[in-house]
Amino acid sequence: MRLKDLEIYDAITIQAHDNPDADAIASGYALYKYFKSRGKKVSLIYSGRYRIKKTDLKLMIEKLRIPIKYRAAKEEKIAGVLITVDCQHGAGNVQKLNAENTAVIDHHEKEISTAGLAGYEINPNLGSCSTLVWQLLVREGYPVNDDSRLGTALYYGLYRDTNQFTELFYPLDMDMREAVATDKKILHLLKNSNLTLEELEIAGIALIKYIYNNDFHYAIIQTKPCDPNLLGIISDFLIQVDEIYTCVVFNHTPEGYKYSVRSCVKEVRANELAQFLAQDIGTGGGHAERAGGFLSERKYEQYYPVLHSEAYFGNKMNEYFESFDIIDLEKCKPDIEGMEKYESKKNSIGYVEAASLLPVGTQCIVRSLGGDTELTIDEDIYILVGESSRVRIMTRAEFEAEYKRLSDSYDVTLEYTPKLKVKDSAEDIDLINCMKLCTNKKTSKVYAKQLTRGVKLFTPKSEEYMLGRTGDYLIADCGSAHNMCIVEQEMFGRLYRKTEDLES
Ligand SMILES: [Mn+2]
Repeated sequence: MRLKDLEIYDAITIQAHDNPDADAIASGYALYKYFKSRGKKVSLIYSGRYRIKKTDLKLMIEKLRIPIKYRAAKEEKIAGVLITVDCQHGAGNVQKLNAENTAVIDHHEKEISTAGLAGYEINPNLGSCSTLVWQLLVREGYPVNDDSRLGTALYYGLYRDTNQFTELFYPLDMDMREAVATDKKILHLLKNSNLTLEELEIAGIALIKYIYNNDFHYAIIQTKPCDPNLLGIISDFLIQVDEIYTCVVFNHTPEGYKYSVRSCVKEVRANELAQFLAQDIGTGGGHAERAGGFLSERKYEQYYPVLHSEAYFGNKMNEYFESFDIIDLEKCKPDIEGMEKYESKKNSIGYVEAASLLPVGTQCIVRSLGGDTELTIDEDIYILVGESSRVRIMTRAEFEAEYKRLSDSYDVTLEYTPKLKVKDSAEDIDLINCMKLCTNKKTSKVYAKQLTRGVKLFTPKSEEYMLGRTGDYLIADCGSAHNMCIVEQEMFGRLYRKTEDLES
């Protein structure tokens, strides 16, 4: 959806979820500013049982002059369009108001039927709804990055929704954080007015009620209802305990369960564990050491109607630790027992010479779904973007040896367009627009087998393990079986074909 699609309405009401948080207020405020600039009759409201009472939110509204008003639920129909922001009209966390038309802008899992909506934009990959609204404003050419009051609101919305950026991982969230202008003084004030004395006590009580698992060295803590950022603070504390290698701290909110995950061992990436905990009923992600997630109340009730939440997290943690084997190629010999022979297929991917984009010596970051990679522009550097927007950086010699240039034009759409960002500057370049096409010169022969359970593969080269899930393939180079990797199930068929040829 484009915001301009909603401009057919003259009256626009923006509704944040009940008991609004910083993200809901910020994203509502950004929409308010946008529609105001288009000459619309706009109001920004919230409803539900409670009035805003948290100190940081009151300060945010006051200092940034955010015109949000409380509105009691009334029968009377709202004219024009009602846009629910950071929530979905009809979902449990937002008072259902009666309106002529409704639209939804949110970053949670889709919970409602979107049929009959005047428009919707839902992207659960994003860390905050502020990021989503920022993207919508940028798309319409609104000068969102120049307004520091608005920028401070959006920045703070993302900061709070990603546990002070510790659980932030999605590249578009990073783009927004770096693009907006902010007021440092106001941010400092807000950041330091977030918790109450009552929450200090909640944290204290939570810490003495931990569950510790001696076999897998994990700890779980449930806290009473509190600011979600407290979960991150408690887990940062917990992970410093010598016997605790991983931990989960969670609590129950009206919409579901919020949780923070920490890991201090290389065998467990917190983001992967957070994803595992959310399987089928929520979303999880973050970084190797810090991550977080959310389980939807509706889906939890549907999948686990009689299981209490502490048991859910305990079972799930045990299931996680029992779900994988470790292959460490530094410690053990590669085992190709039970593997069959395959040959790689030819496939085309995009490439660009780095020096054709920016002057030699420029310090940059390549940002993609795989994260950020630092790069100094050099005449010798090639950037390749493969399927699922994976980025590879190599030298000219490596490129020439492996790939052949094609004359066909490069034309793909990716979930997030990889970018080359100039360090300490707002300049960035969309890599997709300048890509040319190439294909691999040679095919290679490999041994492969489909995994029947999870595998974490440590190779001598990399710090982090490659994760193989049931159904994925473990691959070993025919030339040197020490060269092992994991290929996802859906990629495997596109990359390899079975071969009878036993010569390598
Ligand atoms: Mn949010």
